[in-house]
Amino acid sequence: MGREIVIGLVGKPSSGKSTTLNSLTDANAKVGAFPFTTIDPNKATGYLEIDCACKRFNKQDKCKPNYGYCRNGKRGVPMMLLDVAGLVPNAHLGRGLGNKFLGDLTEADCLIHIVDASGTTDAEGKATRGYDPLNDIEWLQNEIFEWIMGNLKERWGSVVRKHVGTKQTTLETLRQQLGGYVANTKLIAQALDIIPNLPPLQDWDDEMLGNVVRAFMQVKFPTVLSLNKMDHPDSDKNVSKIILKYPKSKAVLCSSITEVFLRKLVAQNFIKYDPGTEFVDTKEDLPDDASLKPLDEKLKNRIENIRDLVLYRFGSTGVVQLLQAAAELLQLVPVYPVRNIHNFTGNSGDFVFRDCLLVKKGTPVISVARKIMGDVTIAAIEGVGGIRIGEEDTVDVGKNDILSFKLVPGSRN
Ligand SMILES: Nc1nc2c(ncn2[C@@H]2O[C@H](COP(=O)(O)OP(=O)(O)OP(=O)(O)O)[C@@H](O)[C@H]2O)c(=O)[nH]1
Ligand SMILES: [Mg+2]
Repeated sequence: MGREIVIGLVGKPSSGKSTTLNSLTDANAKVGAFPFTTIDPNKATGYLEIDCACKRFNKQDKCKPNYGYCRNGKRGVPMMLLDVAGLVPNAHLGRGLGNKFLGDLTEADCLIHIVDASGTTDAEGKATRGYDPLNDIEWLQNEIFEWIMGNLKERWGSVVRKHVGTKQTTLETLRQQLGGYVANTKLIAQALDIIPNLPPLQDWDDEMLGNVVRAFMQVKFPTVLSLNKMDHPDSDKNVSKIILKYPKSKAVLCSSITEVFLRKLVAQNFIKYDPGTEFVDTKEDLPDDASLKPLDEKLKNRIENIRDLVLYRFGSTGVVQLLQAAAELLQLVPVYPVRNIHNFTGNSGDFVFRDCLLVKKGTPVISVARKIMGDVTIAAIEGVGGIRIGEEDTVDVGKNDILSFKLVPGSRN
């Protein structure tokens, strides 16, 4: 059903990418306190938490998604997460795992830059104290820039000659040059729209080419900053600096190691914990809960610490909010295709809202149909209440987000 949304976790070695991946999924990526623990990209499914449509219609007890989960109206919609190998300064020149890392990135729709906010690892991921993580933010963006710019400049002379010779449009030429980064014409057009008064391609100097690359990065690699290791006492001052310097960036305070630990305790029946919240309950809090095991002094103290240092201070470990921030940046809207628009059931049984896909806000409903069913002939599209919806009407949060597609009989191939 269409292409999944892919989120790339990036950052220097030892910033906590694998720990974050583990905290968001059931994956067991190798975690280590030394650089380059991860070499091949680890893929895993994470779940974006949203308010499910079943809640709107008070049908929580009948909601059973085909993929992901729905717990009392809180739905987890699958997203593909990609943990890419640690990147070091000058990777674009082939340092570290250089170009391999950069190549792995192209699959992503959005990046989460895991920043070690504690300053306890240097530019290359080695243990230190007092390192300024502001450097990492600049340097990572710069690395991606140099990589794309370098690839373009290498052949720019012949690109321009061909462009002039074949009288192609700028968009066509760039589509040929940037398509390899998994970018379609629409995305490249969006990037070009960012630059006012764009001169003809054959007149671009290095500065203009740089502007085009930066605009391309904005649309191809929108980035959420994960300010990780917030449990560390040195993190606070660094976070203030980062937020002051990048007020427009989407930043989420995180402690992924805390989330991993809490999930482990849940699996061992030591606590009840609702990911994404500050609420942790132990046997002491819920003495009547027979499923909970009592804690020893050591564990009790650790949980108290986690409450004080992370949960009560920041409201949560932050990891659930990371995917929500990525979805906001991509302007994703959950859309529910249903067979029966009156009771929201699917092909069989009486469970509701079996499917949910994430599409960009403003997508015409006909494109949603194509994503799901391919090239079929649609007779009609219905929304809640059986109301007819025009093919070009667009989806938004809570608007045209529950759809039933009526096909012309025999049109499905
Ligand atoms: N204090 C603290 N330490 C963390 C946190 N997240 C990760 N770490 C530690 O940081 C170290 C590196 O974590 P990894 O998840 O392996 O880092 P990585 O970014 O995947 O590293 P590479 O695979 O080498 O690129 C490990 O010792 C983790 O336990 C956190 O939230 N707080
Ligand atoms: Mg790793």
